[in-house]
Amino acid sequence: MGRVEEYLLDKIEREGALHITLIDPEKMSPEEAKEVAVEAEEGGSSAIMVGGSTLVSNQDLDEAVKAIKSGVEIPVILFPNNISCISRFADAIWFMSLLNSSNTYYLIEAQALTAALIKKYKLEAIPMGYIIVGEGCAAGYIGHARFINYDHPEIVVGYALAAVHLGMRFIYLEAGSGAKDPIPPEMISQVKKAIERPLIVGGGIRDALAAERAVRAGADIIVTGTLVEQGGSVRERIYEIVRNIRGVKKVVV
Ligand code: 1GP
Repeated sequence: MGRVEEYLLDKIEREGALHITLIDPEKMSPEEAKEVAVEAEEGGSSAIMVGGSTLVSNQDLDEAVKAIKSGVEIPVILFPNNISCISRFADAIWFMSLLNSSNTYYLIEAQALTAALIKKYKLEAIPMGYIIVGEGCAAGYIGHARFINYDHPEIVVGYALAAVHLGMRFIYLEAGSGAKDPIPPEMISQVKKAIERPLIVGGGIRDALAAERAVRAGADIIVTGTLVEQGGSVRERIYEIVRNIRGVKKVVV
C-alpha cells in the first residue's frame, strides 16, 4: 500500500469522514486551480483530485497539477477519464474501472494502455471500483455507463461487492458532476453495509447538509467539484462541509 492510500485510511480512521475537492483543469486556468486548491486545503479538504469528464489535454493537466502542487501540502490524486489524464507531477492516481460501462475500453483497455506509464512515472496507483448511478451527466455519457435507477440499490450492491471480490480497495458511487440529485442515502447505506471498504460518494453534493446526509448513511469520503466553480469563498463553503461531516456517526441500516 502506498503513502497516499495510507494517509487516506488513517485520516478516515481518525476523523470519520473526509472531504476531497475535485478540480477540472478544463474549467479554470492553472493559477485559478492553485487558488482553489489553496482555499480548499485551508477549508479542510484532505486531498485534491484533478480530472474532468471531457478533459483531453495532457499539457493542460500537467500545468494544473504543477500549479496545485506548488500551493498545497495535501496529496494531489489524478481522477482520469481517459488515457491522456496521466501526469507525472501528481502524487497518486485512482486506478479505476467504470464497472457498469458497456464498453470494455472503460473497463480495462484504457487501464492496460496506461499501466506501464504509471509504473514509469512511479505514480501510486490506488485501485478503485467506479459505479455511475442515476443520470450520470457527462461522465455517464462519455463512459457508456449502463443506466441504474436510484430505486435499484441491489444492482449497485452487486457491482460494489464484485469490485471487492476483485480486490479493489475503494468504491466510488458517482451521480455525475452537476447531478440534480445526489446518490440517495438508502443506496449509500446498502452499499456500505455490504462492503468493508472505504466508500467514496460524489456528484450533486452542493451543501453541508447533503454531505452530512451521505456520511450519516455510510460515506467515508465526499467529493465535490461544482461547489468550487460557483464563485464566492471556496474556503468557507468547504469549511462548512468539513465541520458538518467530521465525527458524524454513521448509521448504516
Ligand atoms: C464528479 O462527483 C464529482 O466526479 C463531483 O460532482 O461537480 O456535482 O460536485 P459535483
